[in-house]
Amino acid sequence: MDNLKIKLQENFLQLEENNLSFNNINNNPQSIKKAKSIYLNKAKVNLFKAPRLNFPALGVHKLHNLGYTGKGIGIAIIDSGIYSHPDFKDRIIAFKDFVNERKETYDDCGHGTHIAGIAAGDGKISKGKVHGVAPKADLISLKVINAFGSAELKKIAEALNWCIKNKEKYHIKIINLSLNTQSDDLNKIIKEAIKNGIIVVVSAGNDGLKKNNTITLPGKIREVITVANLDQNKTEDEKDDKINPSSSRGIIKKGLIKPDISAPGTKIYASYAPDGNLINLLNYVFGDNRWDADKDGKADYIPLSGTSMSAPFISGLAALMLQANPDLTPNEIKYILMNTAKPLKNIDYNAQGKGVVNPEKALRRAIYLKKV
Ligand SMILES: [Ca+2]
Ligand SMILES: [Ca+2]
Repeated sequence: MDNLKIKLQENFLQLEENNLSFNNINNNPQSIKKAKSIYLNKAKVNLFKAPRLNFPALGVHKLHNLGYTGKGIGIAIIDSGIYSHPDFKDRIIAFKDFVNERKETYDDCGHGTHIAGIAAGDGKISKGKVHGVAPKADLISLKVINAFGSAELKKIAEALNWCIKNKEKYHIKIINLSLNTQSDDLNKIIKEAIKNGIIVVVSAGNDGLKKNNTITLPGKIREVITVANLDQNKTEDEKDDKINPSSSRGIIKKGLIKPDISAPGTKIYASYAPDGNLINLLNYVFGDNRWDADKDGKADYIPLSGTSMSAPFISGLAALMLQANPDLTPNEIKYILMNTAKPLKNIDYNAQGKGVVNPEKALRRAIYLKKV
């Protein structure tokens, strides 16, 4: 298996003239100043002072009030690690470092901590204003992405294998993959995980810009749940909702539609990792959006955009559904999510899949299908 680089499914920088990578910028921050313009996800945007949007949206808090919190369900985050943010307390029940072989949980990139917050942060620091979809789920952190946002394919494969091997021990029911690869070498092991009863949720990719056939691997795999980036335009009103232009577009062939479903992924506040190299770099470029919710001088949350942020919404929701009905298979969960989704009007299926996830309907369907 090649040691190919992967690309994170979230804000990445592209500089007009010199097209620098994160590594280049990190080694030479001054190089940013030479660029004529800075592009985010290939679209010129201004992220300074991004407004704070309560998260999660789509009525998920109502499900928590009914007692569905993901309690007892393990969500494996195969990413850059998870910082021990107070919003996770002791719910990071396992940590395996495939990069530096450290023993204690950490995140020197910042990506994984944000993903974990969307899936399972409990909002302690923000007094519930920013919280995850499954605030009592257990987190299993598999670190494969290094401080600069890259990973080796073989490490991702090792992490997937580790999940299969340890699924009973840590009650791993869901794997979140907010990353993309250039190779289909992971297809076999991902399908193996699903055969083992583990739901695999994958980000669709950020190569959209209205171009078709831009879904990245492993999002192209039929059996995974591939998630597109819903932009709620900062309002709960669905009339102004759209698919973020950067969200990768699929193709429809032989009855296979990708992406499968859409979930909020634009300007999403979630947990911040203070040692997060890549995330701090984003702040350096786009202005400081860190939010010190408890005003103790240390930042707690940060907004990010991308299908990386959409996937963990679905991972968290799957945890709620499995808490309600543990017998559901990965395929049934996917079927329910897709068949309860609400399509956005006048938007192609290859951008939104079956539409915007409907958490309440999906959970109700999960309960309805419970065997008596
Ligand atoms: Ca809206
Ligand atoms: Ca703070």
